[in-house]
Amino acid sequence: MENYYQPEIECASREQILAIQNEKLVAQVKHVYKNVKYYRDLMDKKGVKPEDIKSVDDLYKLPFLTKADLRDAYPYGLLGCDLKKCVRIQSTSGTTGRRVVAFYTQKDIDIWEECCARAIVAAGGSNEDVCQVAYGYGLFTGGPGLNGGSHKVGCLTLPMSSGNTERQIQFMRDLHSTILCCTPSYAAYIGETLKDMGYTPDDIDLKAGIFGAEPWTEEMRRDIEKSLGIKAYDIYGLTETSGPGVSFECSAQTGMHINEDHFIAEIIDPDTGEVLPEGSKGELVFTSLDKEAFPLLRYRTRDICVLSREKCPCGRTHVKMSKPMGRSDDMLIIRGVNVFPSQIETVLLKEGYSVNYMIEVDRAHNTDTLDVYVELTPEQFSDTVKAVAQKEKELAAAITQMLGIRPVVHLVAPKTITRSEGKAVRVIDKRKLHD
Ligand code: DLL
Repeated sequence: MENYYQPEIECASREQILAIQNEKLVAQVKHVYKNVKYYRDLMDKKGVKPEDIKSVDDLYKLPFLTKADLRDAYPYGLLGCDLKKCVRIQSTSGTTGRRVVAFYTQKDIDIWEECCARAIVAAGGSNEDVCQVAYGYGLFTGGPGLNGGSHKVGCLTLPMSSGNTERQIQFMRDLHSTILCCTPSYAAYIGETLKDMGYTPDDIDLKAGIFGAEPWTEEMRRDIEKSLGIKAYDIYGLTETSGPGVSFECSAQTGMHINEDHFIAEIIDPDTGEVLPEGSKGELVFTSLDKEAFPLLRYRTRDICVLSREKCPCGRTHVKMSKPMGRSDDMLIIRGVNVFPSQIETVLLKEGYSVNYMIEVDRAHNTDTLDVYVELTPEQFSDTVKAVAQKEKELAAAITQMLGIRPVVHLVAPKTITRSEGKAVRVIDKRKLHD
């Protein structure tokens, strides 16, 4: 049976949701216009007044906010309330200037944690669960967000943070963790370590995982589910919108429900800014509806995805977003071809390779080069040199078929590619270093 954290809102009718959004949007726009000079200037420049925004239908009139604006306004320029009312910051790990610093009032934190609680309950969590949070704690939003959500649900919370993988497994076994929260790449690493320590999924009590903060494919989901003996759920969010929990997967696992009582989502054409009809693939844009300290109107996420309002068997009514298919700014253009790292990952996993890979792009004699380093499993490694060369050729052909350009594939020894305890770095674009 499907469980909900806040059923009255998660399963509200479309009319109810729209009424909530209309009312909150008008108030949020007034709040921003009054308190955030930076955005007031953008509205004035566009000739839009708060009175022009009467409902969600008027949203398109508002100017966009971009990462460049966040940089310009760093650190306090987008603050929506007195600093005295703020109780916390969280931040991305970007270098100075590119860093996003988000501010929270106590109310902002409560709402954020409620969103995370909805995700945990959707993954089957209750006060009978032991929730091991292995996202990083500190400035990164992953640890604090899921930690807060886990408290709200009433789970016994293990604030492990990331790293120290053998200890993670010891705690998991000794305290009988049932839910694991971490990045999918770290979940894969934990699965691998479990095996290395001589355990099988039967030796742990995990039943579900809540994984996000980076792109991961369906193939990777199946790998993780097998290695840990769990059902793996996706969760999405970004520091700018509080953190994880903007959207989350339910039992249907056909997209992530966006918490529409707190955010309005739009899909736009990343090149023209035009709002696209439902079902189109484009850039996801969020408008916060009740944030006090760090309200954002029409914030361009750079994440590319599709929205769907198809009825969900789980009973939730909030719109669903697909897994982000990449970021408009993470897309690689190699020899003129658009390449998303996730396309390469899909091929690797389909062909029976591990998620431990590295993509290197460079330029030689004015031509882009693409090298894909893929780790062999110990079983594959025993092959002869000739067999490995043949495998490299076959894998290169499979990737060529997917991308339309030919990579050079290097199959490397087990455990030679660095594992990630947080967000995996899988692309090295050396062209940026010489250009
Ligand atoms: O990654 C927040 C988060 C923490 C989400 C824990 C989920 C779990 P940032 O560090 O600001 O915040 O990075 C945000 O990460 O714009 C996406 O490009 C990417 N991202 C986040 N979740 C997913 C996901 C956190 N489920 C950026 N799938 C976003 C794919 C994701 N990409």
